[in-house]
Amino acid sequence: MSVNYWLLIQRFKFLTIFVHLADKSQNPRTDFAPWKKWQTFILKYKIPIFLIMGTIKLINGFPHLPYSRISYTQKEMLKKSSDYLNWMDQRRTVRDISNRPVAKAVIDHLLLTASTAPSGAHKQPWTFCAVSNPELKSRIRQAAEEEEYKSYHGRMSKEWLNDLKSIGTDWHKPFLEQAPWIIVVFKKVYDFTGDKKSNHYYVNESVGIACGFLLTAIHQAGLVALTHTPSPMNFLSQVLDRPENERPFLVIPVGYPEAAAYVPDLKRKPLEEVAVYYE
Ligand code: IYR
Repeated sequence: MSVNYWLLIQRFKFLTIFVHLADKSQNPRTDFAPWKKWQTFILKYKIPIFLIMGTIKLINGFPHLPYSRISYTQKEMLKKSSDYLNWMDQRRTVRDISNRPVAKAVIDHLLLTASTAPSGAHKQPWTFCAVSNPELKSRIRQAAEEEEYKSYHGRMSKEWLNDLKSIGTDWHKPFLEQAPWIIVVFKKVYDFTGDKKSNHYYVNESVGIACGFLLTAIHQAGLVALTHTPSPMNFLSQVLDRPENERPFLVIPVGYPEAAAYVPDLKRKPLEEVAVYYE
């Protein structure tokens, strides 16, 4: 296997910064004389820390890092999975979202969590537009309600409208103005490497999974959301001025629930109805 070590070193050169930071910290251990000597050497020759530690493995010439994490006993695993099920079972789609502000730093964390989702060839084919600007929220509400009015008055089938009765939705979308943040998720159907178009793979699957991660992160933060699907939703590209390679995917208003928020009395399907085991 031929390896371009020069390229590899260039790629990981930035990791020498840790050596630098260790020096800047007040940690008395960094004053330890033999360490100082090595530190000078590492910084002088810009030697990546992973190369020194010998922990990387090259596959197709690309560095792979060891994956390790704590494993649980059977008992711990049962408890953790059961606790998580109970926690996730409390997540509800909430339409009564209060206008109480949510810090931008929280939204940053939620979006970065969503962006940890797996994606085809790790292309991360998504853009999350976080809208708190009141004027933009009003424009989105107005355009969404125009489309939804038409949907609820002719575009949706009788059966569909009937299926939505128990959920209580209609063409009115006040949450689009009320919620402190509306996250408009765009899928990137392709990208640009310089001027050249580059491919993305399994875009719908990838963005769908990222939205799932986002919803769990919102729940974990003690906030609520709903998955709104105005149809058609091309207006979002215009209102948010998105480029041609991005297509609207889902609208997720986020915030605190109203003091008096109501949700439909839904029952979730039991395991036998959603899973089949082949042992
Ligand atoms: N897109 C409309 C209608 C709607 C459709 C389904 I399927 C829902 O589960 C809920 C609503 C809307 O967002 O109101």
